[in-house]
Amino acid sequence: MSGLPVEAIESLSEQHPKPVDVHFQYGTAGFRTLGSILDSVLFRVGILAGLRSKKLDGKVIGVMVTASHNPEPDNGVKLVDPRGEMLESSWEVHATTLANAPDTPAFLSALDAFVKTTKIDLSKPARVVYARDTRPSGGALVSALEDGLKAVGAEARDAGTTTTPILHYLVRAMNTKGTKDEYGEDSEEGYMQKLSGAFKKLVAGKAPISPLLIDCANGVGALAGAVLAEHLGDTLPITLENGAISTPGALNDQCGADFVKTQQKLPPSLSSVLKPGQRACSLDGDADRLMYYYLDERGQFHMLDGDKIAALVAAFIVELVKAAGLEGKINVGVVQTAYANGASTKYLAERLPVKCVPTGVKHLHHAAEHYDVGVYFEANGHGTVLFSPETQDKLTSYQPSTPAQSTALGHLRNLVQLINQTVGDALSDMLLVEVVLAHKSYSAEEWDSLYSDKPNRLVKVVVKDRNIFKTEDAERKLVSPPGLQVKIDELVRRYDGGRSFVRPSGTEDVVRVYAEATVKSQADELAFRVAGLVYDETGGDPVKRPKEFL
Ligand code: 16G
Ligand code: MG
Repeated sequence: MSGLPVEAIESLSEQHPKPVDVHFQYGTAGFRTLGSILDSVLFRVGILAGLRSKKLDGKVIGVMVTASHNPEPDNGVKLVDPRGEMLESSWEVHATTLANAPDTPAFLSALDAFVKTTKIDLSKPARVVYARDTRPSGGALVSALEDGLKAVGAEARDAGTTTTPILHYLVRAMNTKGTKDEYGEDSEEGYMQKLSGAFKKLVAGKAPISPLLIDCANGVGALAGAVLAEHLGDTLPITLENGAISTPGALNDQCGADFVKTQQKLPPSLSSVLKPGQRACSLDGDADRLMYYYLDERGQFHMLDGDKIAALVAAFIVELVKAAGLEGKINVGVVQTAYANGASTKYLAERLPVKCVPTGVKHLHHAAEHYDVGVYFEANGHGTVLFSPETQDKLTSYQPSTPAQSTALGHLRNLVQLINQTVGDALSDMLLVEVVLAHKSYSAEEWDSLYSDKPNRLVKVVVKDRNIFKTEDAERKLVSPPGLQVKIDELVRRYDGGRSFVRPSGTEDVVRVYAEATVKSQADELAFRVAGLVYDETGGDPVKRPKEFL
């Protein structure tokens, strides 16, 4: 064999047998399924993380145990590459292969083949940092992970119970420690100091900020949120809600960013707390998604989603770049997906370049890296702003010629510190939103009025095989099943302001249909007609056909 510690792996692997008849897949968000069947996956991911580190010359690799906004019984795991970004996609396939080896001998031979074809030098060191969210299954899964790390001889650091973005931050901070690219002190405390320090500078001299309510989804954001609130003190008065991290079944239940986005309503637990006009926001179960909202004078709910955040933030950064005298020297661009509301795309495209990419953070992140400053947000609240290394150098060395330029430059420099450069962080994004609102003296209502969302509808269709659905043009066009797109196009043409697309989900066994139209009832009708087309085209049982499909 290729120098793998076969005996250690063998004996520990026997303690983490793969369940029969289960196929695991490393998808858009890593492995994700019921926590109760993930033990073998965690053990094997521990080994894989160690090997990834060896392959990258001992750089620190991150492992996050979470299932984000999913229900509490679910869990999951994903790997984080050295600069704090998502695992390189070619390794997703290796992860899937290793997770599915049926028993220990098959796992060992798959490992052996993998080490050889990937040319991993096993004599290199392995360093891994890991964390988990608040799910009850997390502790046992972390033990399985630790067995995997032990089997491969990795030097491991337990970052405890923390958010996904903090784990991403730690990975980059550990790998850049003592270099010229040092990202910050490699601790949660270091991260909070970095964010709160930048925030305080950015809002210095502005009017006092009115209290903000944060729905923590009864998840790990409640812990990080409490630490952050302490660092912020009076500069941003925060009230934390839904912090019941040890109440069974409470996680993401009737609360959190995904609840707000999909139900388009206030978490019921906030109805007696939120005052008209007050700003509130929801995090998801691992605090990497953010949704803002408010109630108007009549008590009506208004949602400010990832698209509204992108519009607010991108316009602000463009203004700062101009004010600093850097127009033409630093180009700002926006990345969205097909789910971005058409009104947001129109608003943004009138001001700066906008690119559309397939769903999933990694696609947006990579596209945003091509701009000097890349603002990316999914409508569901994932997102951040990336400043390219050249842009950061420019901001450091640039000599402003007026006091106004100097002020704007200072703000841009502080934004680089405030905004998580590794992955979107709901807490960092929240501070960013608060900075822009403070600078513009906008209330939530004024922010909301930047543009009006086009009425839209999202529908799920259960089909026999979602894998027959293939898309192109950033998921906006179906190429398979053949002929279906033509029928969709014909339908869309009949609706004023109509737009619709169909894509297979990356996380559930369903096909999703999105539709927009000028009038809400028409958006609903278009979505249900397209859903009906999808259902019939793919041989759905006429008896079980959902009655709302037209
Ligand atoms: C995952 C993705 C998210 C995407 C969602 C789409 C990450 C970290 N998460 O949650 O970005 O919006 O999947 O789900 O990439 P769907 O494919 O089921 O529609
Ligand atoms: Mg999440």
